[in-house]
Amino acid sequence: MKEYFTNVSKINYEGPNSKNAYSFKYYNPDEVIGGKPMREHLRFAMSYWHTLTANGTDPFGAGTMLRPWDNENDSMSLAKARMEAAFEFMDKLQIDYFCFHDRDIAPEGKDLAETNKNLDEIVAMCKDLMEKYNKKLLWDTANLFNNPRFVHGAGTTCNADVFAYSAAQLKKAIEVGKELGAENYVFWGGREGYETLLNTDMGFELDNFARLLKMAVDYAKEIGFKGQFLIEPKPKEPTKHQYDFDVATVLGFLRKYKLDKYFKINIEANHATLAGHTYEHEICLARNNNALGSLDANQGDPALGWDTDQFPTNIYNSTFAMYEVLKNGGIAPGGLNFDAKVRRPSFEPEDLFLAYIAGMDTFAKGLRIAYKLLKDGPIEDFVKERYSSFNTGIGKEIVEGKVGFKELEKYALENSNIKNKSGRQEMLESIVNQYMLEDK
Ligand code: XLS
Ligand code: CA
Ligand code: CA
Repeated sequence: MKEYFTNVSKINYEGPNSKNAYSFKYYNPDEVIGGKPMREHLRFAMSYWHTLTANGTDPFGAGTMLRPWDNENDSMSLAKARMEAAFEFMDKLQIDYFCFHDRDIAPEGKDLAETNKNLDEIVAMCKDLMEKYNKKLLWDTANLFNNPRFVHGAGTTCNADVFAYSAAQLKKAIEVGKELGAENYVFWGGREGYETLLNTDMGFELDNFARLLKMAVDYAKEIGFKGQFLIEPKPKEPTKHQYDFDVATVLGFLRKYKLDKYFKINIEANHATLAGHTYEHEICLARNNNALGSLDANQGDPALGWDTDQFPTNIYNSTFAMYEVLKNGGIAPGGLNFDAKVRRPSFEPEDLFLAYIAGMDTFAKGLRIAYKLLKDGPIEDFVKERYSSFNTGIGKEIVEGKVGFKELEKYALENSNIKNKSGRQEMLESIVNQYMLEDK
């Protein structure tokens, strides 16, 4: 098979002192941490769209990316070249999983039938390559946002023909997931939102969205698709009000429509921060609701208010995210998908490798720090102690449901000289720094 990335060979672990940019400093895939190899803790995935199809266009200018498949001019040859290159890329970077939208891997045809035929051809090729390279599909998804037909939404459109088309596309994408053994299936409602209530029946749109998801659940059951369904929240972009705003909103929606037992959540860092949260807040909330499904690893820029999808390089963020993942007992069957793109001026093919190395090392280092922090327990011990007033006496009675307002009023009248203890935030932050900087 043709080699695409001729300037880069396999990326190996060389340790933190290596000066070789094309090596891992912290990610050592088979090193065991807490009884599990790093590759199983992290379950890294390549995002097909940002890696193979993104060309660097922005609202002010054309694409800048130089790619080894640029000379393919018919759309199916291009799709095939990209698919071959994708496996070479994952192989060289030791990435075990990948994720795609249906339209990333195969071009649309003149109608839905031809589009499905294109998809089938590429899926067959993908299946062979997965076997050859021993790579797995973390999740697939349907792109129900790019084509102009989705201008008013897909599941939340005002046009029943578009709803039907969306259902047909979704049906096919779930079948593709089954064919390739996808471990999850993601719903990201790119156009599921609205701009103004002046033309929108919000209640009806949400009822319809739930109808579409219910059909997906029924169909997955019918064909025996076993992957975990995931919803990916995002607060804004492309619409002003995205219905799946954040984890809390999605949980409320799923419970209202009795869909909660069929869906978990795919949390993206940049979407969490756009919603005014931290990544770890969203992960913790999902974890506490038994809804943590998978993670999209990236970062935004605090100075920019949009979805910049940058490669994650902030070790505080990756440490706090991995701390939550460890407390969850792991992320499987989810994983860590780099929903991240190289900056427009990083246009050479080598930049793709350098960006993934940066992201993978950032999470590998985060895992190492989080593991030690959790194992030694300074933060856990502090938090436990902080709530210890609920372990005995009146606190215990509150937790055990033995007292109500009248008993608590009696207690409060007799104990009104209240003493609080410090939350010690600065001390705890400095403990985290100690673990981070001294590599304890
Ligand atoms: C876009 C989303 C998208 C989903 C998959 O902002 O992050 O890429 O992850 O459709
Ligand atoms: Ca995402
Ligand atoms: Ca994003």
